[in-house]
Amino acid sequence: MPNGAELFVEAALELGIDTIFTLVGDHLNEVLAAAARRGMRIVDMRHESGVTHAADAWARVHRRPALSLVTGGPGHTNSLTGIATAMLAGSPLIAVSGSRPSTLAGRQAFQDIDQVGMARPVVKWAAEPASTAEIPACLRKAYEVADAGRKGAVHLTIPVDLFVAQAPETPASPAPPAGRPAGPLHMGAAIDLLRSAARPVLIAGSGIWWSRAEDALRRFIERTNLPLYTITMARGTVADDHPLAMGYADPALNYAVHTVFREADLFLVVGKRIDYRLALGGARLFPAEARFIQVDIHPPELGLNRPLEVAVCADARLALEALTEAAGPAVWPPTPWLDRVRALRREWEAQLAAAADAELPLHPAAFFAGLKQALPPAVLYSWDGGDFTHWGRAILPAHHAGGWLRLGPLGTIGSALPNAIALQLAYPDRRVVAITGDGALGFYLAEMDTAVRHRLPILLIVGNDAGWGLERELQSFATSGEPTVACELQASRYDLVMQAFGGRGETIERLDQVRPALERAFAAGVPYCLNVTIRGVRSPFTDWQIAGKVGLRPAPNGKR
Ligand SMILES: Cc1ncc(C[n+]2csc(CCOP(=O)(O)OP(=O)(O)O)c2C)c(N)n1
Ligand SMILES: [Mg+2]
Repeated sequence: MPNGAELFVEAALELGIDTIFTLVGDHLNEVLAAAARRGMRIVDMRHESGVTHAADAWARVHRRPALSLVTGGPGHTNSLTGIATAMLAGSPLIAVSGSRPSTLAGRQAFQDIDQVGMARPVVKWAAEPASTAEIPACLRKAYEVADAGRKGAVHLTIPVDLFVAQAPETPASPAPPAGRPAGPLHMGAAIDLLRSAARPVLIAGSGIWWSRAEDALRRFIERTNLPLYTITMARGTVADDHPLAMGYADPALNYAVHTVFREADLFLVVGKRIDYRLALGGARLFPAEARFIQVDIHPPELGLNRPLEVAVCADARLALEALTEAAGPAVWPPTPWLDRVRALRREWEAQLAAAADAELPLHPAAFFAGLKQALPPAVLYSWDGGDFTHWGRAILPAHHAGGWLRLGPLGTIGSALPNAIALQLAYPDRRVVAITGDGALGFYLAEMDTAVRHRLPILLIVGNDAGWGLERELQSFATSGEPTVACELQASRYDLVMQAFGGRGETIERLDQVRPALERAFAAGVPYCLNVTIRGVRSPFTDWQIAGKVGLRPAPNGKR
């Protein structure tokens, strides 16, 4: 008879899961051994939120549920940030934690804490199987819930005695039907609105990626000649150099949209929540009279922050295919509006270029302009947060579907390195570049070791301004220029840290060093840390955040 660990591993393999992200602990020894015996890939990491971030990224990259496995107690508590990050990003993470034996529950056993209760607020579903025999069904249910509708994280706590005990193999229950059969989608009203609009705009979000709608999206815009803005996992689904792609939909990174959105008369929003990123659909970004059509798979999103003219609850790909069909066979003629949108895009790009100066330490805009010229176009990006990173996101184009990983709405800085580990594992033959700040890098610094041990030749670019730059800017604003508190760091040599772990790296300070450094990095064949000495400069992102706060705080003299 198989033990619970073997049942768990067989159930995972039946679900198509062949990779486990983990950090070892006493509760996991049987299940890790069983996984290794069955040839599963084990990615052993250095911090449990590194583990859950990487598994989240693996799920995003593959568009299917992925598995993290951590030990109970502190392994579980450490993993929660990554779980919450996945949940808010709509990523189907199956986060499994071991725990003390079930027989010791509630008796002051070592590392005993309410794991399921702790996870419940940040997952779609959390449970603890009551017996070894229940393990396979529990894992199957976890997979289904994570993957259904708008995807998200789920949690299982599995006590170690359940992994150890034996139980008869239970046959897999028949697979549930693959989604609801889609009824015909009626798009006549949406198409009538789009046809009659003078200044329509299409905003596409992660739903495009999850529903495999990249081709459907391209065909739809090529039929209708609508200008397209992308955000989150939709970045790169239609490459930024496509004539109808206008770049980021994020007003904090693409100031062209400030004018475009205020002038537009109709918005088609597909697979994107009208959330904080889009000013909650409010007057800061959208005119009151503009009309909205929204397509989302998750019913509560529809009309949440903005009244809709047409609401479509559907998978993004099916909706875009139906829209293309309803648009008729003839290509819609290009409009003067399209020329205006393109001109505004060029203006914004010129503004970004003009921000760069030739002083030292390097201005982040100058560095990214140099990087843009020196990087091969086929690179895949894992982005962190912070001002340095935001300059990069504004300046570098997205070229590859699934090749633009971000933090998600939880804004968990530091996750770029664990995310890059998953990205490079998924694409061993592609260049993966992680872009981070010196502050953010510190959270999961030891994952450099994970990258070295797993032979992942990630290029890790750290913008080193010796501080928590973005927060320095926000704090300075909040206190009207008082000396900042808790914002300074040392100008540490992160390239030497990478070398200590067995990778390579160098520090650069000037623009003429960028290209030769990249050549050395890409020839190295090991993880490479490019520690770039930069000036902390407030990014357009932070300017936009600050502009949104003006009027919220009293001025120091009591005036508003
Ligand atoms: C886990 C976490 N802790 C704190 C923050 C708040 N935060 C946002 S940006 C930032 C500063 C980032 O500094 P750094 O990585 O050095 O980037 P820089 O802005 O200096 O370029 C901080 C602390 C956060 N978003 N996530
Ligand atoms: Mg910094």
